[in-house]
Amino acid sequence: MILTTEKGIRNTVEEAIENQEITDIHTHLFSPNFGDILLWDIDELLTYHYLVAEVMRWTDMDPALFWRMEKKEQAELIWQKLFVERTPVSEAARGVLTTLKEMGIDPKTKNLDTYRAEFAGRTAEAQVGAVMKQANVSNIVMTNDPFDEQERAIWFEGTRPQDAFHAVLRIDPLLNDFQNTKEQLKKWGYDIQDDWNGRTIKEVNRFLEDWIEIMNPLYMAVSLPPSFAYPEESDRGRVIRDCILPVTKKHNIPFALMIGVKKRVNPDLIDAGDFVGKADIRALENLLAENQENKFLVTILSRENQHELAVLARKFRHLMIFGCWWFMNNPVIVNEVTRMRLELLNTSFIPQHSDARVLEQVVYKWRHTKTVLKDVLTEKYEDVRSTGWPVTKEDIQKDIAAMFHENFWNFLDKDFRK
Ligand code: RAT
Ligand code: ZN
Repeated sequence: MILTTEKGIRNTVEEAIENQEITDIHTHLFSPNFGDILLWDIDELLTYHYLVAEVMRWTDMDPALFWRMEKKEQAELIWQKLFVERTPVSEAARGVLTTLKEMGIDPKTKNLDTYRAEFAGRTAEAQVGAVMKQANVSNIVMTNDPFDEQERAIWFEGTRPQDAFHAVLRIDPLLNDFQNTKEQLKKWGYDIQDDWNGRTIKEVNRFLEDWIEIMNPLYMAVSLPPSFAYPEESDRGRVIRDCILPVTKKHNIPFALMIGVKKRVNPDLIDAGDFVGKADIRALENLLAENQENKFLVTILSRENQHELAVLARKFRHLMIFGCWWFMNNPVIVNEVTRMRLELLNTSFIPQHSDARVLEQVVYKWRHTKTVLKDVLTEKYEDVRSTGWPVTKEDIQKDIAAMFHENFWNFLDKDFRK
């Protein structure tokens, strides 16, 4: 059906976005059968580290004292300072309100206890179903840490994710702290030697292979500092060259790089104390040029790197760029970056992921993104229509399906499910 008016374009875009199932390609959520490590409910929503960073600007409290408080008390402080004493206009604070509204909880009462009562009557399992339905998310990609004792135990017990949840092997300690990590690997029975030699390489690879076997991950992932360089004669450079690249290639899974985080510039704030730095994109250029048979999923934290990243994706089709990560996930930036990506890459990218740490965040992260994308896409299709080119409803639906769901699975060479 050819669309002949701007209004027709807008309605079609809005409807297609609402009806499109989504694969959320990077979250910190877990399949509900993994137990308590799946975070959910109002107190978890309020103590999200994005909001911890914000509350610290409105209190003189020693952060150490904040961290000693019960979660419930932390949530109350954040509620009081950011929602009662001030209007919650920031993206993370507004997100709590959007979540309440979309989950059918009236934010009007402005009373934390009434919200708590609403959540208290729910179960994790039911809440997963409600959230996925509300956001129209059909597949949730987790972040799975083989260095986390609690999570290891869950995998070793034989627990496996439910169908809608998919694993990702996250390997930050291996690349960012190899000297301590190798001691840990030795304790787990891997024969890592003091030198970087054939035996050490084999044993690091055996560790990766063991976890690929256990998790069946969709990709292998790491977050990296702005100083990331490649190639590099360093622990990180060697592990990437001799272990990550060959193993991901062998299993035909992408290596996901999340570049640009400066960890703990304010260590007192813990997770809320991370910062952003502009990266040198030549590292990625080298990786891509030298490893044409590997696949790379990449997101970058600094706004200043976004243009060169999108241009780089024009040069290398084994690079799939994804999401507006963390400090980039603000409407103003999502709007600008998505427009730029469309202008440079057509629809050959993955515009967003939720990065949800708390289950219900899926609702607001996608609602806010959908709102921005409706405007951006309406404008782009209208520009095309105004040339006289026939824009159809089917074209729009196809493009939106690609960006929200299919580009990811096609890049993986996988069917839409396991
Ligand atoms: O956005 C976040 O919650 C960050 O703390 C990180 O988890 C980041 O997304 C990451 O995956 O490292
Ligand atoms: Zn994340």
